[in-house]
Amino acid sequence: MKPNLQYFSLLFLLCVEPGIAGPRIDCLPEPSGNQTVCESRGCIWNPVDNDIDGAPWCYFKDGVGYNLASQIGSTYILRKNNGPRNPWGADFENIQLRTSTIGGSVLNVKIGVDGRYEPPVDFPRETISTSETLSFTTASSDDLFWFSVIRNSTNRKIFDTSLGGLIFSDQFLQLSTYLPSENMYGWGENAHQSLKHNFSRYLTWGMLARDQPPNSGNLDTMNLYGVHPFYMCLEPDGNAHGVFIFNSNPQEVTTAPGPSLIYRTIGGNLDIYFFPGPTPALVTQQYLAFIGKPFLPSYWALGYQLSRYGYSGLDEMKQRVGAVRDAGIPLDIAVADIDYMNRYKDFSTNDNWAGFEDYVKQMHGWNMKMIPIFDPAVEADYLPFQRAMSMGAKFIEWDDYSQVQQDIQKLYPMAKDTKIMLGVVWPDHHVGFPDFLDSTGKTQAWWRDELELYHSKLTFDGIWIDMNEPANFGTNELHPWYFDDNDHPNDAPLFCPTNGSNQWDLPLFQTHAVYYYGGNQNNAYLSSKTLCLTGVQNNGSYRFYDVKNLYGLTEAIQTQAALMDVTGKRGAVVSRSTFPSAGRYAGHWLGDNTARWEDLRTSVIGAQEFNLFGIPYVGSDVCGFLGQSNEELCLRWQQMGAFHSFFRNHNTLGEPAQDPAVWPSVASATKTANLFRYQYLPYLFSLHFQASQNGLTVVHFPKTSFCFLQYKCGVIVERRYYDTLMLQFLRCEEIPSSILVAPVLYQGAVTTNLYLPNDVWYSLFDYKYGSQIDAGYIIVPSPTTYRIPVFVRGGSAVPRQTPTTTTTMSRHNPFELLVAPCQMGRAVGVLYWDDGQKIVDSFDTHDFHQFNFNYNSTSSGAQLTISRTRKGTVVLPTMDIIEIFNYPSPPNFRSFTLNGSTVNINVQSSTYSGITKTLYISTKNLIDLTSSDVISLVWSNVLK
Ligand code: MIG
Repeated sequence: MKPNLQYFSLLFLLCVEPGIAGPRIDCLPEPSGNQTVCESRGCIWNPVDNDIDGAPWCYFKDGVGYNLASQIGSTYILRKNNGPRNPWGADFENIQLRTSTIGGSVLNVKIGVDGRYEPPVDFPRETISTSETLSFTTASSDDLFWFSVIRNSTNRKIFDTSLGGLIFSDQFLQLSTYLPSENMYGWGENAHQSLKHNFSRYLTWGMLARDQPPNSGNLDTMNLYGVHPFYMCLEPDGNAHGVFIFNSNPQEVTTAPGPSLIYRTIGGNLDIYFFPGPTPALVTQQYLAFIGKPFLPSYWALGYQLSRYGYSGLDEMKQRVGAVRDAGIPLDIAVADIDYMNRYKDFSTNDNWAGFEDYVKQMHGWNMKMIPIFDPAVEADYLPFQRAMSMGAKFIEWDDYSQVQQDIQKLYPMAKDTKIMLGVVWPDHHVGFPDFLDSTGKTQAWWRDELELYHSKLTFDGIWIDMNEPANFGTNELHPWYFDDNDHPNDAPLFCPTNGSNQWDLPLFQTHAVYYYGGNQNNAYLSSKTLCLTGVQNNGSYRFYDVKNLYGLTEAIQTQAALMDVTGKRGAVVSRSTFPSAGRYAGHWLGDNTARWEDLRTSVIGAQEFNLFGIPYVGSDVCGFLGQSNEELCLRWQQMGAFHSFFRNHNTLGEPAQDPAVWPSVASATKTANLFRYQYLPYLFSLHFQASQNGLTVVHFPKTSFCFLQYKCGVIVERRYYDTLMLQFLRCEEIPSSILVAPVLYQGAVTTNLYLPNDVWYSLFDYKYGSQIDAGYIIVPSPTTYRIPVFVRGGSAVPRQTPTTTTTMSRHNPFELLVAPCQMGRAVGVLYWDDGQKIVDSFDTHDFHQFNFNYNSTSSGAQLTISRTRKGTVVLPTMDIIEIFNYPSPPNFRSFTLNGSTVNINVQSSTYSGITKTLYISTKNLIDLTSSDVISLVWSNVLK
């Protein structure tokens, strides 16, 4: 049949008919709105029958925005147009839009008004050279100005504000854009049930740091602990770009059909950075060069950690650590939660933890490490607080003496005549919150000194910082939960100025963090679970309203500095609250998850997102924090967590023990998983090293680079991406050797469906170990007695080390190399190695080794070349084992030469299997990696 041309042109007309409305921009996000309120705002009231898509019933008329008044070079003066005005305060009549290019590639579009608040975050603002460029174009129709950002190489619009809706008032700023595709990832911190956002409906995601456990049980858009206004988007042709909005105020983003985004914030400016990619890895590199590259954790920090909240005392910690060790499970770190403190006061030790330091010493003797928790807030009536006062350290304050809650303040002589805003956290009495933005350096000095003093009593190795949103109990509540808790006295709660009007605590627009959280029904405020936004920092120069979201970041900065100063080593800090650049100073755990399968699944996504955010030292509370875990879930979580950089089993108060030694099946699966992790630690460490040095991810964002870049012998030959929810993840992209993990995430599963990108893959688990596995959608067996499905990509030479039960001891074991050749019989890889704990001031001067591996085989033999591209002083074990998959024919074990000299291969321990085609070369002291800058191991095959 001939196509009906008329019909097609009719269709075309329908598509461009201007009457078809774009996405609705919400004009009534408050929970208690109605038609009258809507129309009094000059907005359109048009309820939708079907609420499933979440479309707002009340939305702005077209034409909201600014027109172009004038332009000088790259500065545009925009003037409020005649379109609708914003209901949350007076629109600025004139605003400026300035564009600039950083390092030739990063485009900055800053819409603002001079003199407004700028977040005090010191980014390095470096760039990565790329030939890819973006351009900025503007247009206007009638009375409306809009702009687009275009990728020059493909002429694609990656950002397009023709959607309208630009609003700029003092405490309500809004910007909307169309996106070039629905393949968008990022924004946080939220619990996302899929990595890719959903544009088939309207969803608003809150961004305000709050002590809020994730709810993974169903779709939930609540704001969690940190704030990350960053996304990556894959364009239809596979190019990737990133967008970062540098704003620290309470904010939110709506993902809407179009696909489109509507971003709102209640302060600061719209300071937007566009990163051109064009690969996902380059986007990450560009973003991290700009905000700062992740810190390199101590080697031991990649070991397994055992934690719980609610140990009855030191004895119970000893018992559980002992049980895990006795089960032969590799374990590096014991973690002490607030139980170790005396009445939950920082820098104190509980009576039933007497002997803790002796135990720490004993653990150190076992090559284990100890990480205690510290909360930021300190009680206003004990020595550390007194020392703070006498040193002139600062705390978050009320703006004005008249605001101070005298009924509370008068209880604390040390704080009596101060404006310190006292709140309630775990300690028995009221607490003050250190002001980590204090520019005098006194608060930093005090924090450091307290950590040093405490370190002289308890020799901790790393630091866990919690409650740094900052969390405060019972704010604005007449009857806070702790009134009914027998472990907490009934301290008078903090009340913020929320009666009548208050610009900071009751702004006209309060964001999703309030509206969604329950609005008036639940008395939700921006200050819920935290301090009053009216507060100030740095002697009144910052409003808490503006800098609250930076509290975790600033605490992390000062805690890392203190830890390094006090211990002289780089250690590791993990922080609950984060903001862009926090990865330079700390890692992150995904917060108080629940012991449910849904939470196991979202933790895979959360870890990928935090890699995008530049915080690769990330993981979840293994086996689940809230609720009671169970054998199967815990087993699967241990198996998955063994592939996350931050790997800690953690449990809440009152729940039964869930360490792996509780169940024999979990103990055995964990032992297997951990030994595998420890065996591949040189590889994981190398990934972290590269992430720190070059600003890369460790666990990859699965849509893209790793799953979807097709390699041939380390060369990208095709780039593809998928729309499916990918719960598998890969390491790594830059080292072309990739390990792909397909965790088992469903109850009862004994098989796993997964997708192997079109390439050569070999199994690294119990099913056909060492054999090539066909690419595509496959189903593999995954009983609990197997390692979870894990694969290595052809073309990879992966450094590893014979594992033992601590990372420190493993480091003394011989190195190994896993060679997984591609079709051409080649493989390449990298190893980075340092002493595992020295502070990295700069990679230029840091003492480390770097080796490149290059393997080639032909039908007559093979050659492995190891080139040392960086010479360190650290002594390394020899490389004794080389395991080669898909080796075509029997080697002649007597033909091996090392840089021309014959080597005796131990034929007792070395094998070749004609069936599996695996060549296993094992000889004591085979290769001294430091013996020469270029080492060449050559051999030939048995002549046929
Ligand atoms: O109010 O320190 O997210 O990991 O075990 C709870 C006790 C405080 C919250 C952390 C959690 C930790 C718990 N903390």
